[in-house]
Amino acid sequence: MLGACPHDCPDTCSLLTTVEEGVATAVRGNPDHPLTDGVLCTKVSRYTERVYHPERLLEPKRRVGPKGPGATWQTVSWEEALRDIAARLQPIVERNPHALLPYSYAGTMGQVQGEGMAARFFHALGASRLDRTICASAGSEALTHIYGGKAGMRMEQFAHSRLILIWGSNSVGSNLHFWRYAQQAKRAGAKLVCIDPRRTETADHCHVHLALRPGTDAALAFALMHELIVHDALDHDYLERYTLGWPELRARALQWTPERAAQVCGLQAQAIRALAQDYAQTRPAAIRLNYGMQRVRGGGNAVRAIACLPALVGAWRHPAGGLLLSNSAWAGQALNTARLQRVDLLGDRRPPIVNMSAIGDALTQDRAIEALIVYNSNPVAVAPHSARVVEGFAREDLFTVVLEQFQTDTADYADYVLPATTQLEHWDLHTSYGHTDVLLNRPAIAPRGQCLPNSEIFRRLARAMGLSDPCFSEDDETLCRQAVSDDQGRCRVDFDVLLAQGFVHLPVALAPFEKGGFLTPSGKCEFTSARLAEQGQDPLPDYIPNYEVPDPAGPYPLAMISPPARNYLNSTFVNVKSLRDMEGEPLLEIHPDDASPRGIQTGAVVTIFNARGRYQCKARVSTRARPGVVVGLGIWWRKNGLGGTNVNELTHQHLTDLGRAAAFYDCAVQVEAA
Ligand SMILES: Nc1nc2c(c(=O)[nH]1)N[C@H]1C(S)=C(S)[C@@H](COP(=O)(O)OP(=O)(O)OC[C@H]3O[C@@H](n4cnc5c(=O)[nH]c(N)nc54)[C@H](O)[C@@H]3O)O[C@H]1N2
Ligand SMILES: Nc1nc2c(c(=O)[nH]1)N[C@H]1C(S)=C(S)[C@@H](COP(=O)(O)OP(=O)(O)OC[C@H]3O[C@@H](n4cnc5c(=O)[nH]c(N)nc54)[C@H](O)[C@@H]3O)O[C@H]1N2
Ligand code: SF4
Ligand SMILES: [Mo]
Repeated sequence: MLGACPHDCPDTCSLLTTVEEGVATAVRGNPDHPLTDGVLCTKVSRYTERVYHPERLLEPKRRVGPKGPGATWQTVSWEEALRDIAARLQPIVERNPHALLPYSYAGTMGQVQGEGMAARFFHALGASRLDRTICASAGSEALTHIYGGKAGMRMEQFAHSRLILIWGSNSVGSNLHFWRYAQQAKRAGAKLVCIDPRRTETADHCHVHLALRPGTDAALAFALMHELIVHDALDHDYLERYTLGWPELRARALQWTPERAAQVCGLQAQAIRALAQDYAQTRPAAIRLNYGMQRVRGGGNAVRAIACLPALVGAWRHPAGGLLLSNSAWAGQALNTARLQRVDLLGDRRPPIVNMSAIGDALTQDRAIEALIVYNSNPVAVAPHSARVVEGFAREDLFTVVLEQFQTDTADYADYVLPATTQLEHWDLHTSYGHTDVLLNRPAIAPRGQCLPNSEIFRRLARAMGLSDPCFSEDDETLCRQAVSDDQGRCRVDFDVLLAQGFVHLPVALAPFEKGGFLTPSGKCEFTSARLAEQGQDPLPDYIPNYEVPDPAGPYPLAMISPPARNYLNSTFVNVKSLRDMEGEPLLEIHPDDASPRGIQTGAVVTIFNARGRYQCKARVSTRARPGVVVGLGIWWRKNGLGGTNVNELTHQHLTDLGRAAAFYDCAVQVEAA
């Protein structure tokens, strides 16, 4: 059966599931889908282990006893669960619908099992709205200012680039199919440069690695601009025709000599000059930016600064030149989100918006939120400042329903846990933020146990809550079609082709910004943003230092970043044994220069702490970490941690400059041998 990978990964692979007598025996990459090319990452090639995992939740459960990791559970029927949940929600919603909040993210990226029926449910009730900022909104807003939307190079074009800057991305682990193109380019003679505080597996395979300090990317970008200007390596024609605000940007960039940036970034000025020279002289030159570098206070501005670079040298003139952070805007042109999510059910109600990146504060500072429905997310493990998050979820006066496949850290705090299907058991429609195809996922097997798709759970909840709009009776295949239909119901993509081959290509130009054509109001690459100026903000990008710049003489002298682990997807797969065997156990990478004065050796248990909390794990003394920066890889479940915590015990809820996002990698800590 043909399907699509549901995970929050830019590759959105096409899947082929083998089914024998109703049992899925293998999940492989579809060889006919060009971007997948028959290859899946290790995690998803083990997908059947997840589907048939002995700990899959197969029945609805009600908590008995106190909330938290020690909770005990009672199996209940769907009828009983739905009746009880509706009975608890009804009076809350009647008194004040804003007291109900959804909490969801990208456990599945599907249009239907994501914010499809769920959005309808919350819109109809007039519940508080969730600002979904935890991952990408700083970079998204930045791209919207400069390019007019999340749009960039086509992923497969990187195969033809001659210089590739892999900037804030561990592509080997998190963007495997892009990496295959980068390697193709490398074999054809391209130069690969990795810009990342950590010496990642990706850095190992690049010609150059610049290990800058976290949160200093804008300074590096400005110094590169400085060098392009002083050596007149500019495409004046491109700048004149297709950009806005060049004189202002030029003046700002001229303040950033390589020496000044080198001080800020912790790099050699010579390395910056050499990179500028390569970028000036090599055509086509491409930048693969990823979201890792925007998880700091100035993340939005950093994305804006970097996104200026291709226009300076006219890199966009070539299909294999330019930049790619996200291609969601192209898919957005095919999607009909309003119809799928039925925003109109809100009428003229405008419920308050709650930022998911500060859920700890939202649940603890006032008690306005009385009921929470969590799906496709594991906030107790992934949201910043865990102590606050746990305090909020532990509130006895908070009624919490969690739709899950497994008993996660978040499910431990639920009043009801409702068993959800996996991708092999339901319909869905997928777009991608990396490539420009649309994929259909059809169920390969029947739902396990009593599991139901999110869509069906919300359908039944709607019924139990007395919601009677006919949209709550539409089935999942109908929703898949609606996701890509116009308001008259005409499909914008060929649905028969989707049914037959699992994917369709969207018509996206090979060199989308060759002659301008940006999605901005002016149609130009807008270095200066009129919208920001109207809001009284700096219209130009700037370097904004981290909230927590470690002070070598202060109590928290080390920066900590906590990027994804290769064999997990955020906190998903942490419980799949064969993958956990590969990742081992929670670890902190620390440079020998930082380890030896602290008497820390590989394998020793260390305590990482700051004013927000303490977290214990084993140390790995390694030059993968640069001096002054420690690395806590992966989002482990708290219950896997030595002291029942994970890295987010240390992160904070301060938001990024643009997009109100979480600043996970802007974090100062101290480390000591435990
Ligand atoms: N295997 C795997 N794949 C994944 C995920 C996963 O958990 N595991 N997560 C998925 C998700 S949700 C997302 S959003 C995407 C994108 O996920 P990203 O967050 O882009 O993840 P990475 O590709 O690991 O790239 C982040 C890299 O940025 C580096 N970094 C940290 N701080 C800075 C900085 O200040 N500047 C620079 N230049 N680099 C910095 C880190 O060391 C890391 O190597 O990946 C997705 N793919
Ligand atoms: N310290 C630190 N924290 C981070 C990050 C970091 O790099 N460092 N990365 C951040 C980023 S980029 C992101 S995107 C967030 C990710 O945060 P989340 O989106 O919460 O991602 P996951 O941790 O993978 O949790 C997804 C959950 O959804 C469940 N799920 C999957 N499919 C379905 C389904 O069909 N139905 C239901 N009901 N459930 C399903 C899975 O079992 C899993 O428990 O974490 C953020 N947190
Ligand atoms: S996680 Fe990414 S690389 Fe792995 S199968 Fe899914 S889309 Fe492909
Ligand atoms: Mo993410």
